[in-house]
Amino acid sequence: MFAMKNWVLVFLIAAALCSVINSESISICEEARRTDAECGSYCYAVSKPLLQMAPLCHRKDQEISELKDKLQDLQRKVSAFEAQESHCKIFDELTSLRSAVESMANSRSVNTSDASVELKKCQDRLSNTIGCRNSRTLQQTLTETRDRLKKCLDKDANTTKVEESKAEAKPEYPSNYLGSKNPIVILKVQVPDIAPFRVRCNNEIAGPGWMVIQQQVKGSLVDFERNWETYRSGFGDLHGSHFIGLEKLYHLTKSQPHELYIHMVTFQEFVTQAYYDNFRVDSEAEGYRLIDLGKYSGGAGDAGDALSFNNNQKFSTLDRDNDSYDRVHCAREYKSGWWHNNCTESNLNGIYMRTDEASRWGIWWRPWQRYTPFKAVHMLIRPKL
Ligand SMILES: [Ca+2]
Repeated sequence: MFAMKNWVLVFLIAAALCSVINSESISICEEARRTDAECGSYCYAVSKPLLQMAPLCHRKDQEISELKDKLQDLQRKVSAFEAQESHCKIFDELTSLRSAVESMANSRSVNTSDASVELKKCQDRLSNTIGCRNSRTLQQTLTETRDRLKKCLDKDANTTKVEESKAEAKPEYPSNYLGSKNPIVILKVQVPDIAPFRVRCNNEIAGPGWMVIQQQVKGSLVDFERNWETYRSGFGDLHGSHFIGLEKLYHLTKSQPHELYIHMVTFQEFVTQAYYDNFRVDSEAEGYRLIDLGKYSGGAGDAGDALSFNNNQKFSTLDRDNDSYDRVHCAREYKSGWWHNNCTESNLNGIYMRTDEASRWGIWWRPWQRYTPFKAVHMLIRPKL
């Protein structure tokens, strides 16, 4: 605008000069104004370029105005970009927060108190960011992060409850495994006058709540030809063949009445069972005598009562002859620790045979299949209801 004003001012001065200098020639010019050549005056020659420059100045002003508008537009865009960049930074922070929350929620190694402290920090940081922007997407992200924090806190609280529950749940017998729906459960149990110990529970063979006191199964070769001390303590693998131990049997069956279920399978896949409605073993001082076997029943696939023959007998091992057969050491004769009488009608702690060839050293139940060795045997006990 300033440039234009200057040009107009020059033009006016020149026009005034023209008016003064050529006042005498006006009449001549008027007669000859049809063309510039006819006018031929000095004044017109000077003012003509000025007149030509005026429209040019006007266009420049328009261009400058347009440029100013563009500049303002660009400034608005820059401001918007800066605001967007600020959003991005907050987004990045939120993303980092979400990752931290998820990591904390999924990590089992996080200490509960530490997690609470970290979550409090996350909440403080979120509080500082809330309200800074009103972007819809940002608000959504904030909401999601809050939800994750809440879940994290809830999970943390639940974990604490579970841990407390576990801490309070002392091993006991038998209420802590009777309700289990899993076929096989390994649990630590507590019975009076003996340290807690782990047992295998089988809820599959004869229903829920049965504890495995002995089993021999294919693929788990465990030597059952053992001495007194080993039978006293127990041996083998809870996940395979094993014997629970006579001392545990004594305390278990002393603590409350038990029933006994014996499950047997031949190599031809014949299955049978023997059930006794009572089962109790005496103390070591009494040679872990089998003092109460109760009433026998076999149900479907009746195996026949073989164990009653061993009732009221002490336990015998390779190194301890407690049987009722003076001339024979039955545990050595049948290669098994057992409640031998003048030997036995069953030999469930015998040697695991790889074939079904009859052998009195093997695992057998004489009333059923005589000395045919078994592919699998399980002895289970359960508190009487
Ligand atoms: Ca003997």
